Amino acid sequence: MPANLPPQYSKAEEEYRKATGVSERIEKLREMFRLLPKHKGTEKLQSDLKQKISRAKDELEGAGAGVKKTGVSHKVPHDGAGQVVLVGAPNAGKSALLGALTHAKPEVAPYPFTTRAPYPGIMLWEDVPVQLVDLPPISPDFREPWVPSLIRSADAALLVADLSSDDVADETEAVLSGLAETHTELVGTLPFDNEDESLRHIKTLMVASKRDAEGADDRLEVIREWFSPRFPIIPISVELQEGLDDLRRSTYDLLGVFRVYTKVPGKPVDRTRPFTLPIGSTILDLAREIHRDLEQSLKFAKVWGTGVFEGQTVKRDHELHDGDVVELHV
Ligand SMILES: Nc1nc2c(ncn2[C@@H]2O[C@H](COP(=O)(O)OP(=O)(O)OP(=O)(O)O)[C@@H](O)[C@H]2O)c(=O)[nH]1
Ligand SMILES: [Mg+2]
Repeated sequence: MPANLPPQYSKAEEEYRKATGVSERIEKLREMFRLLPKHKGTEKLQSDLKQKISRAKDELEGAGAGVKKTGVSHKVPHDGAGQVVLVGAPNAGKSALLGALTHAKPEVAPYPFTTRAPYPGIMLWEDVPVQLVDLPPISPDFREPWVPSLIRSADAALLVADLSSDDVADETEAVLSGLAETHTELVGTLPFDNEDESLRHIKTLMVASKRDAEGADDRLEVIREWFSPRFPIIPISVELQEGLDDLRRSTYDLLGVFRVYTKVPGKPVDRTRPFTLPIGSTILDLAREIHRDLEQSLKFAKVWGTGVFEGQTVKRDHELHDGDVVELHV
């Protein structure tokens, strides 16, 4: 976070953290955005704030969205280090992919529109759990009305493109344009400036599925020509179990987080489960993640890891790195 933010900004941020209602949070986020000096050094923060405003607005407007008349909610509570949705045309291989990367057992069938409801599963990348959510397909003729809002509330997306289909490029482009109609844009790289608050960008990786299919190599070339460098593309085959390790790693990377382990003074490191934080996070961010009250009571921390000597005492604004071990002192 840039150090030279005006004190009014910090005050607004403090109020934002204490805000209890969504409207109040939106108001404070807008105030923070207004107070933020607009230059290259704050571009990331500007973009983060806009995303937060957009999310909060969705929350406000969509309090009842995703709930069908029958009262069934399609919302999937976030779990693990992040929620990644599986998006694609009918029959693209989304459910088969969920089955290959997690212990979930969704229905897989050789005809379109098999999946009718969201289906979550937990994928492990090393010691980090990442939540994947399989979704019904999107086609020019039909999409479940609640699907875009579920995509908008995810942290990232895997766009599955079917290498066994001659029309793979058109079908995949139709998924993108269908979502664009709902102000939901799947992008390989998040833009720095987004003037339109209602437009949501979701960081996306393209998965070229069924690489084992006849003619798949030629279609992969077509896909690369069409969608690269717009999206990173990872070819896989669930049938042959190919490309899946690469995909696990890239899916984790898509979340833009890193791992930190904590320890209690005088005790060994807790390696059972890391905390995951957005890249660029500090000691203070970790403290907040562990417990709200820690933010106030934290005095200093000791860190073992990158850019420090073993057990170095650091301040609250010290930036953490993947694999760091942190001992918080209150
Ligand atoms: N050859 C081959 N076939 C696959 C592979 N992955 C999935 N399939 C087949 O593709 C068909 C569709 O798979 P699903 O996973 O049900 O596709 P989906 O995208 O979930 O389909 P909808 O739920 O209708 O959107 C099934 O017959 C799968 O067996 C693969 O890696 N190779
Ligand atoms: Mg399916």
